Amino acid sequence: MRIPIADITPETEAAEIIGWVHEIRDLGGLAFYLIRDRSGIIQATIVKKKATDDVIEAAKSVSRESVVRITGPVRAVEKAPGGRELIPETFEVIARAETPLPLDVAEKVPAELDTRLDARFLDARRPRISAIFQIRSTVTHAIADLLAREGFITIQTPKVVAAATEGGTELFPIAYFEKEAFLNQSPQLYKQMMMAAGFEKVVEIGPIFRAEEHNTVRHLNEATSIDVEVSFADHHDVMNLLERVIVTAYEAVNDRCASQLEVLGVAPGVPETPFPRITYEEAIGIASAKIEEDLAYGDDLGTAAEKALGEEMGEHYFVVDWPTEIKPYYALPYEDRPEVCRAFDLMHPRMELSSGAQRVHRHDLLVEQIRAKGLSPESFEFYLQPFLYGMPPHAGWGLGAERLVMTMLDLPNIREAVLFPRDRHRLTP
Ligand code: AMO
Repeated sequence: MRIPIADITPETEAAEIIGWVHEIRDLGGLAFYLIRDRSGIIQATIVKKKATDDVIEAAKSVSRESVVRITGPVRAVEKAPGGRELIPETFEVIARAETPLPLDVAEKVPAELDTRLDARFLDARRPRISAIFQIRSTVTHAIADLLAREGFITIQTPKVVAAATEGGTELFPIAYFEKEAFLNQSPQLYKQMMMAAGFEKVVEIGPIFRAEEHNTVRHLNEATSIDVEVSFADHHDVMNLLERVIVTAYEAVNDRCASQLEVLGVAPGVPETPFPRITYEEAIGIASAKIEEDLAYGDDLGTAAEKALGEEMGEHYFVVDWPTEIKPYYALPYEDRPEVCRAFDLMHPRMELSSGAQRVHRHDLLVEQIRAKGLSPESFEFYLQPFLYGMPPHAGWGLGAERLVMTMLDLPNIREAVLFPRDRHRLTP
């Protein structure tokens, strides 16, 4: 019976493995085959004087990255990876890999990101790349588990929609029979509607589509958003929840992904909570002083300002109390100072990870705010109707899964955190 390579120890007597040929070193009388599966690498050593003809023939014919099955006794060898090696008694080539390979999985020859993404299935055989996605999987499992424990209901909302969520820009139009339709930018309207449905706490982890023109290291055209919405909560309640979510993700990765972190050579630790909560006004002040540029109240925090703030803060932080004017219509203004709203962004020193807000739950105010943004309430009819029939106060946020993983693992480019990224120039594989 096949066993995972990582389960083979110097004490193991014998083993059957199935894996890919990672490297071949033929020294004449002696040949070393490094065999790799998801769990790890083992050296299979063929002493030609002692091996059977069948083993020698099969081994000689095999190319790197072919799939092989090997059985034989295990020996403790200090110099070998993991302190043990396998002596093949049988050596079967299950699937032969063509040569040359589009990509060197053993990373002797470095490859450009584009080449790697073109041959992503091979790229992902690399322990480093595989580790990123094992960690990403741990992050989503851990967050989903935490939210399930806290009583959240998982929902799936439509990705094909009739109207913009976040305003008119950044929309991908699609052909939907004889109607105009778009790929959804965010589950925003639907998660809010589920507050009217009495679900109280909902989460969706799913794709969002943004027709971002710019091709940057932190933007994707298809991203994964972890979206929550909570009834009877204000923006501070959901910021507290967001802190628990971030800490849980980091803890899970530290607890369960020690070997993957080692492969990647990173030690993310666990961020300390509570994260500082600075107001937008304070943020503008700090950034203006650092970049020696006068940011006016109402300006967006641009890339330079974010970078300056990141250097100043040095850890995760929230920017709260944004000008109503620059946040979406669904963010709730303070009653006593309507020019400021109960919206927040969660920032990592490198970039924004999440935005959220306490929402407008009054129909008349929502209509007013939609109009104030130059949008037409008629195109939001299905969204507005629930606000007429008992909408509880509620708050929520959207957290970018790729940005979370990218910042946790200090990856240089967001594409490293997506299996098959969609950007301005890439639609395959
Ligand atoms: P926002 O548009 O800020 O808010 O998106 C929330 C988070 O999603 C991630 N994200 C992206 N990641 C990569 N590439 C993109 N093009 C991209 N766009 C967004 C970011 C961002 O912080 N409806 C609100 C959320 C809410 O209020 O609940 C929204 O969509 O990490």
